[in-house]
Amino acid sequence: MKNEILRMLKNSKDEFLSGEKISDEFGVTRSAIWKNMNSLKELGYDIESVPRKGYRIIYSPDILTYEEIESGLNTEYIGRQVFYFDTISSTNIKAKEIALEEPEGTVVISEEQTGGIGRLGRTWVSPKKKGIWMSIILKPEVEPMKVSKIALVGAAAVNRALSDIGIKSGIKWPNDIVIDGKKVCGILTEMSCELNMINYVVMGIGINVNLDNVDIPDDLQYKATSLKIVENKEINRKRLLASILNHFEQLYKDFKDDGNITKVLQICRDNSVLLGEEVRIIRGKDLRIGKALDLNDEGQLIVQFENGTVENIFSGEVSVRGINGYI
Ligand code: BT5
Repeated sequence: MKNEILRMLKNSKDEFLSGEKISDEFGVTRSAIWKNMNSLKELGYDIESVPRKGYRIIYSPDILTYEEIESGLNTEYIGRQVFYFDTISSTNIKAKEIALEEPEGTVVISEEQTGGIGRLGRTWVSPKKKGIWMSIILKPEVEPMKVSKIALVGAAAVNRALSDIGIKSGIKWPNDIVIDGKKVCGILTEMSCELNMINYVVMGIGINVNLDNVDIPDDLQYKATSLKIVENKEINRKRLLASILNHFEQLYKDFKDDGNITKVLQICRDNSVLLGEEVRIIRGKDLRIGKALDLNDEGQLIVQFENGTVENIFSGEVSVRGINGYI
């Protein structure tokens, strides 16, 4: 009910919405309307109420609920169902819990994560209302082997959405977005599958949007940054989130149809911070040095090692670092 009333208020924009109209629409009493208005106020909405005129929204809070991003979405199914949390341990964990029952495109999002996870058991710093911490549930009907490509779809979507708001970012294969040599976004793709069938994929995307320097732990200062830090201004999280979901659906469509990621690969190549560079390929304790040559059509990194051999690197278990630091 609260969300329906909110939608009506938003539709009437600067005009007042009369209490009578609301009670006609939903068949509820004035006191029920009052209660709903109060719970919207608790969420941070500033709602003006004037006797005999009704209600109107003066201010909408900076929260990433479906109602707040809906007007910016032009997707068919990505982000059309949103599970929104003020705080949660990890959106990926929650998404995995509900993935089998919920439709493709469902998004789990939280203003804060208390146990955000990175790859290989690492942790992901996710302070409250400072970033976009979300997981998208996907159910592509492709062979499990092809799933590693999906991380690239996420990276390309984030890169394009940033470009739309005038922010140039680099893609560090396979799952990081970087600006000025530091990480602003990481992607964690997890999958549940049978021998040749995918049950679901959960794509976790973490973006440092409005973190200040004090929000970044000391040990990450050398390699992590935020959009606010590089742009020197607050970035609108709602608009960015909607734009990422829009780009994601467009790029994901081709992949879903036939595993094709031509457009995604082009974006990843054009914006790669690794291609042509010396890289360290780290797999567990094993470290090898080579040169990143290209991405192949499967989305794997082609590396020429010091002894001259050329190999296709699978994203799964490797970390890639530049020779002098993080990239
Ligand atoms: C990643 O792992 O980059 C994947 C991160 C995925 C996070 C999202 S948020 C929504 C969803 N829910 C989750 O619980 N996770 C996903 P990896 O490549 O392993 O990088 C992790 C490493 O990056 C850590 O070990 C730190 O060194 C560093 N790090 C941690 N938090 C960071 C942050 N906020 N910004 C930049 N670097 C960070």
